[in-house]
Amino acid sequence: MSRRLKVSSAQLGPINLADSRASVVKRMIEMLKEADSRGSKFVVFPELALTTFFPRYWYDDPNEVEKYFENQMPSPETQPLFELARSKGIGFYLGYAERSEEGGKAHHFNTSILVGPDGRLVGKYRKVHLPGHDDHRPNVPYQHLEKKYFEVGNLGFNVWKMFKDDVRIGQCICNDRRWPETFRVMGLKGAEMVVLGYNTPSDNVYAPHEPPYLRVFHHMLSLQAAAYQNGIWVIATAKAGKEDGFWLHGGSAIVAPTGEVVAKGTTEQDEVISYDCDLALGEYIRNTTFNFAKHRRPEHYKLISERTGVEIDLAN
Ligand code: CDV
Repeated sequence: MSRRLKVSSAQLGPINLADSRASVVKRMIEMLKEADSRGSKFVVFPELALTTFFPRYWYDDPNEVEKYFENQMPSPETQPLFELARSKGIGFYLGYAERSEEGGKAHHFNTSILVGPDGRLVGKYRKVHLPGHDDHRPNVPYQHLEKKYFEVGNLGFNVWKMFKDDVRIGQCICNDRRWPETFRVMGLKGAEMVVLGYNTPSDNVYAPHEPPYLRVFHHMLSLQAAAYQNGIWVIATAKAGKEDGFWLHGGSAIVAPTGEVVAKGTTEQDEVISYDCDLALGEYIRNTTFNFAKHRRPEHYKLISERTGVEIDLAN
C-alpha cells in the first residue's frame, strides 16, 4: 500500500489592524472546510496567522504589544477551529505569537504548532532565525522588529510522526526557510515533509532597489533547493496582500522532493491549494545523490556550527 498524504496550504489574505481574531478564525474555518471537501487530511496555515504582521510597528509601551500574543492555545477564539478540525479528522499547522510563563518570567516567541487529526498537540516550534532589528528606525516606511518582540526559539528543529501512516513531519517559520541548516537538521532527523508559514514584505525596506519579483524568486528558490537537497516535501503558506497598505507577497506553494512546484497560489487573498503527496517520491533522492550516510563529510563542515559570521580566512 502506498503511503500518501493529501495536504492543503491555506493562505490568508491581509489582516488589518481593525480585524478581530474571531473574524480571522472564521476565514480559516471556511478554508478548512474547502480543504476537507477536497479530501485533505493536513492543512498548513501561515506564520502569526491570527493578527496583522505586528512586528512592522514600533510600540514604546511594551504592554501595548501584549495584545498580539496568545497566553494559551487553543485560545477561546481558536477553539472553534480546533473543534472543526478534530470533527473532520484533519491535522494542521498554525503560527501565532506565544506568551509563556517559564521560571517565573514572561517569555515571548514566534511559534508554530502541529495539531493531530484527533485535536491533540503533536509538536511545538519556536522560530530560531529572527530577522530585522530591535532598535527604533522611524525613518523607514515600516520596520521589522522581530528581534525586539521575540526571543530566539529554544526548542531546536524537530520532526514528529503524524497521521495513521506515521508521516515524519518537521516545521519551521518564515525566515528559517532561507537557511539550508534548518532543513538539513530536519533531514538528518528523517523528515519526509517540512511545513512552514510566512509573512514576507514585497519590498525590501533595507535594500529598496530589490524589486518585488526577486523577493518571490528567492522565496521559491529556497523552498525548491531545500526540498531537493533533502528529498522532502515542502509546504509553505503565506499571509499575503496589503495589510493597512503594507504589502506582503503571496506564492504559497507545495514543492515535491524533486524540487518541482506541484501547486502554487495565484492570488494574494484567502486561497487554498492542495496536492496528494506520494511519500515514497523522495526515497530515491535520499538513497542516491543525497544518501547522507554514504556521502556526507561532517569532518569538513565543523565551521558551520562553530562560526556565525564571516571571518576572512584565506588558504593562501
Ligand atoms: N517574517 C519573516 O521572517 N520575514 C522575512 C523577511 C523580513 C525577509 C522573510 O525571510 O521572509
